[in-house]
Amino acid sequence: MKLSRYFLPTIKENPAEAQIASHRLMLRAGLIRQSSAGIYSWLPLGLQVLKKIEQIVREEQVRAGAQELLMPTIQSADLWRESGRYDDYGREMLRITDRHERDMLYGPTNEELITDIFRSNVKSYKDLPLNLFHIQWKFRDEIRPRFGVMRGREFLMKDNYSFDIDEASARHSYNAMFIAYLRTFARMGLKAIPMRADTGPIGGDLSHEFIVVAPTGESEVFYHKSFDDLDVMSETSDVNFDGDLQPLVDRWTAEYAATDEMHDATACDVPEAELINGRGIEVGHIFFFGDKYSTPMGALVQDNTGQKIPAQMGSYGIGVSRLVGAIIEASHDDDGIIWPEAVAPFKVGIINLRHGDEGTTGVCDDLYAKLQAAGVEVLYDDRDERAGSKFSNMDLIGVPWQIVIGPRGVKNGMAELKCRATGEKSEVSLDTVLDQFIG
Ligand code: 5CA
Repeated sequence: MKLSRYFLPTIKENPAEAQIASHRLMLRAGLIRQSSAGIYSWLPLGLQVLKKIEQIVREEQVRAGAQELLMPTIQSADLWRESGRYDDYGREMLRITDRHERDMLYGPTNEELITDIFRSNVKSYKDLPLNLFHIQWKFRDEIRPRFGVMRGREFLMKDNYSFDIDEASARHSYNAMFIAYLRTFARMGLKAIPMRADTGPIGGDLSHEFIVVAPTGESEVFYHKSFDDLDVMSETSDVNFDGDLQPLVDRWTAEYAATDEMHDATACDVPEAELINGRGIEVGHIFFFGDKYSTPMGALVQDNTGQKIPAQMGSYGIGVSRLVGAIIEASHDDDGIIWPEAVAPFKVGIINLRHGDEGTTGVCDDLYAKLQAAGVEVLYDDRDERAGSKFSNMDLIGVPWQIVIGPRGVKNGMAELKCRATGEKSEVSLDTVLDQFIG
């Protein structure tokens, strides 16, 4: 993408309404634009990141055995009356009446709808276990939408729902999601800590929140310092989701970790020197709630004795749009965003220091063409702007690698390669500067 053609409305000044770094940077770097309180448009740069995150979430869901479908955003109130949640959900639910005076709602979550799909199609234990996910916009009329996409009213969630014949099998489904979640966040460069959690309006008696530690997080958290050394990817590189997952989950939940709602200072036996007290952002939440929905909604399956019993269910949510903010909270500096490579909107930025100069422009055009041909996502700053403003712009939007081309370098056959994360700069020959990007 050439920056001269790219729709990237960046802002120089800090927006007054933004209280935390991620909100400020998302507005300044042109990722989002508020349309009304807690409701945002995603501009091209923001959407590219959102799609990257979505894809990692999707891949890890599929790896753990879940199947993707897509349910609508607008749901019928009748289903929610069956579960009893139509009245319970209160004012957070956006209620709509259609032209036939039917009560509809913009879904804040999908337990009822998926249970309806399940009960009309699945009748036998032979079809279980079943785990279905979708990535869809939700609406919750939050009393205090704030911090940009962190607590929005409209937000993108990955939610899935597991159906099992008995509790042991449901526990396996829960464990698979537990591991899939830790892998998902690790792949995005995040350290997420699983914490025993309160189940709130979703219900059930087994639940974990996944918390990214950040000083601006909404919840206070307490955890054993050993969580800082958790190496999820190497421990799960050959994980078999059909095998026994309990030992791994047991190991990862052995140490103390709790949000303030669950924290009990008297029950917490971690020595003070080993207990970290910080703040965190909830990026995921998983629940096992047995027959809470399957019994009232009649989602019954025949077991191997021919008896009809309610399916054992769990539900699992990831805040996909919130993750964009969480990643920025965890990875930024005074100059701007520092994208982890896995979610970066572009991998490489090219900066032409002398617009209009035949030599630098020729070299930049050539590098750009080669990267594009190799399928490497590249943003080429070909605009007629001062060098300083090009540098600060590329730093602001957080592209992981910058190739800087100036007249002196071109004369000597050299480029400058800068790593955004470390700030390290090196002089590299023009012949080899692309080697690390083109395999
Ligand atoms: N039905 C369950 C699991 S599918 C559920 O809705 N869980 S939840 O309420 O915990 O939401 C799942 C995730 O969505 C949360 O962990 C959080 O990351 C994200 N989320 C929840 N509310 C918001 C919001 N207002 N803005 C942005 N993300 C949110």
